[in-house]
Amino acid sequence: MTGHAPDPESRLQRKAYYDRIGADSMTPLWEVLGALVPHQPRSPAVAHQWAYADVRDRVMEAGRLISAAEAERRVLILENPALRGQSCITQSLYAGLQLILPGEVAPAHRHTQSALRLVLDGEGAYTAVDGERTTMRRGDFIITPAWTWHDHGNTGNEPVVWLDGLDIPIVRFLDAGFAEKSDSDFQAVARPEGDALARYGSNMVPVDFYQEPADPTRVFVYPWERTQASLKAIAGGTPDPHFGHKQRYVNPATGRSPMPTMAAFSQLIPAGFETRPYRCTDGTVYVCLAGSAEVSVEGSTFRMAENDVLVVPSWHSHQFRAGSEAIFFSYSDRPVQQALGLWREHRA
Ligand code: GTQ
Repeated sequence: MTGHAPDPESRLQRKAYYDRIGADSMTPLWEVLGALVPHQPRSPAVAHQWAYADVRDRVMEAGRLISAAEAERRVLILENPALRGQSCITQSLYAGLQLILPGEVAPAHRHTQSALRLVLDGEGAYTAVDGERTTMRRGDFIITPAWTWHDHGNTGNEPVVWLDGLDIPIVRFLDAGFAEKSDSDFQAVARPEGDALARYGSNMVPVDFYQEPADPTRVFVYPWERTQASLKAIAGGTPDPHFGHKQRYVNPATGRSPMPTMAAFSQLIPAGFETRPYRCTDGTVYVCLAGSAEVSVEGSTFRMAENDVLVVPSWHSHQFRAGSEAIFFSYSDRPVQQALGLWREHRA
């Protein structure tokens, strides 16, 4: 509310009036207008880091308390400290660390929420998406688009941990969540490993294949090997002042994000490079995949080492300073904001 403060009598009259209309489920806009229509984003989320060295033992502990089958998904949710109890890392995004032990399966199901995985630790697990398995290797970016069947398994001999990124809060906000479990724990293998990547992710698509812009990509794994090779190859050039060398993952058939609700990025910060302050309206989850870097977010500094997760809320200015060459994966709700005409960025 603007203008001068009301005198005590008006205040009492108004308060009584608010109480009366409150009984009819109404409330005055003028008391909340500033909060409803802010001059700029004022996210209730805070910047926060999860250091993998600190949380790894916690994740392994879950493996001794409950099986993957019993849990259905054995995941520790990364909750934004300012949004506890809401199962989210930003207002629109979910993040979690999923553990699968040797011999276990996380049974097949599907849901309208879209999921992405970033493999962090261990070898020997696979994810199957709509009848095709992919071996999970560290740094691989794997997607399970909305309503695709997916199950995970570990046929190796070490625990495997990956980061799950889902659009759960968006689907919850829209009350559009559906899910179902499969009759069998894992899907029958319908195609050999690598089939989708060969068909849809090799600068070609099947001759009669056309997609609607909002369709998710059939490429469901973006192998780390390829990502790293691309970044290393372009790292000889001049880095962008705000990003270093930053690429966005795309659906190669459309040039849009792999899935309609979440964008994903990979960026290389050269050794000794400092990026200029940058902010955007999409709150972003960053994961350090290689090297180390300091990230300052609105004046707080986070020292990021391999597998550490950092959340940077909407419109928070941030800057990277890499000691050694560093590679960061990140994801956000940018395609949603862009589709709605809401996305903004500011490059200082
Ligand atoms: O792997 O299907 O972290 O359904 C949360 C919900 C993972 C999954 C999560 C899920 C999954």
